[in-house]
Amino acid sequence: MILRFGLAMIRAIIAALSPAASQATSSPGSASGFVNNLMPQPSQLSAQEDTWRFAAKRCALAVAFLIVVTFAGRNSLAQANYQPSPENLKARQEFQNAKFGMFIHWGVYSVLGSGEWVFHDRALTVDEYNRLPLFFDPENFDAKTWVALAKAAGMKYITITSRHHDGFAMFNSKVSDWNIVQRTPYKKDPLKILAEECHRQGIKLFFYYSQLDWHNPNYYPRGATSWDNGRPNRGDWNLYLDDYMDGQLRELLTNYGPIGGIWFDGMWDKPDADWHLARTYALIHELQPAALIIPNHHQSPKPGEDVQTFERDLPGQNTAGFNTTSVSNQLPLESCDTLNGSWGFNIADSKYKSPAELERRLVQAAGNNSNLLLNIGPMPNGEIQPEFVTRLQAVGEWLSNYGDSIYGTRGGPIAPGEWGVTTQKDNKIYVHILSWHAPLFAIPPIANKVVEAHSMLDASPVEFTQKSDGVVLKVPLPKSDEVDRVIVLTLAASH
Ligand code: JFZ
Repeated sequence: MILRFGLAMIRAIIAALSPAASQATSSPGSASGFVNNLMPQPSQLSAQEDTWRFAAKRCALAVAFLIVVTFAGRNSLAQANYQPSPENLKARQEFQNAKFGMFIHWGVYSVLGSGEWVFHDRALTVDEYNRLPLFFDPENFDAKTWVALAKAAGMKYITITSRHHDGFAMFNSKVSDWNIVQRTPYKKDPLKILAEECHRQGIKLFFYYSQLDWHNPNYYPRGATSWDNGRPNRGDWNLYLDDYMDGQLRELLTNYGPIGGIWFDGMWDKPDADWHLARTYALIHELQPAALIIPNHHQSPKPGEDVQTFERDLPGQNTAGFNTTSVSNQLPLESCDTLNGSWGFNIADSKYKSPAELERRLVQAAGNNSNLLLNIGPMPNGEIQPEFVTRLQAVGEWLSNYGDSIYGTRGGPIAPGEWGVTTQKDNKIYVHILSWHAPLFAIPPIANKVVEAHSMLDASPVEFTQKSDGVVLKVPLPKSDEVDRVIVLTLAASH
């Protein structure tokens, strides 16, 4: 956009200065063609005007070039020199304290019960996919039930797909009619209803937003996931980013009250493209300084980003194959995963994780100083399937006993291992023993004196010895259904 603006400026200045030059540049051409047109053509110029016009042109070119270079440079550096506002820093702390969020993938793709990539996976054409919204009528959608379920699960925030890779806006967007209000029989804006309910019930709401778009022709040149779905082989990338995407983000940050932030996804489709991040990130931070930018680009954080997120992995691990192993020591961390194996509703996926497995993941995330964002894909009728509900309620029940060892904590002083992790808060260290079946358990030295130790299960005291080379705990053996033996160590205040 800025590049185009710069070029347009040169053209305007030259046009004003020289009718001959304006004629010469009138053919739609590339920047290099334009520069060639700047060369003086003696036959076209009268002797008297030549000298000052040529000097003025060179001057205009230099100014415009400077503008282009300055802004294009900023662009590629994301939001360079970004200083998070005090509200933003506070929001980061609150985000870290929250620890557990509900991820929701819900869109017109849910109708087909085959996940959110069905457009791509079945290589549908745009015309075919355009039929889907006609069947999307979530008559049983009840925001109260969704938010209440998140709360019952012990989740403190919700991140929902405002639009996925199909580009379909699940909100009332004026930027295009490819949205739920205009294209579906439902005709309402579920994000508005959800936002109001979240505010009522004290849950933060984040919007997932796919930068990748399989539907809009201006998402061009297309990226790694493209197939021939009937879009023309031309399009205006700048228009896509600056008008369409930023336009929708402006709506999301204006019409839904204070939101937690934007969870971006899809940049990995065109890793080398200029995504105009400086512009987009500045827009978000300007509209809502406390909103956190959480990009799922699988790279090290760029300036302007507020949280580093990891998909289907703990920070620093790369079992998924697409995550970075470099972990920010500045930003809050988040790890997202699915309750079964799918993000969007998948009727054939019954690989539900057990409550114990989910609790372990939450504990491991916390011990790695990270949040867990756990996904569910609601059904197209707006209901959340009972297999999800019962498991989430079980996790919530577990958290009602063990929440103190999770919420508000940070990763503890001992490196996570096969055995488990530690978390800490104030003068407490929580030793989460996930796998240890012997009666004595040794941990490395702890700086402060341990003054007391007890088991979180029943508050029974735990014997311990502390020496300069470590602490040995006499741990109770695990009960058969005990997922996490939490031993609470109370430290003496440092002097
Ligand atoms: C992305 C989405 O594609 C997916 O549908 C879901 O929303 C998830 C949370 O985020 O998942 C990805 C993104 C990139 C890769 C793999 C999965 N990748 O680069 O291999």
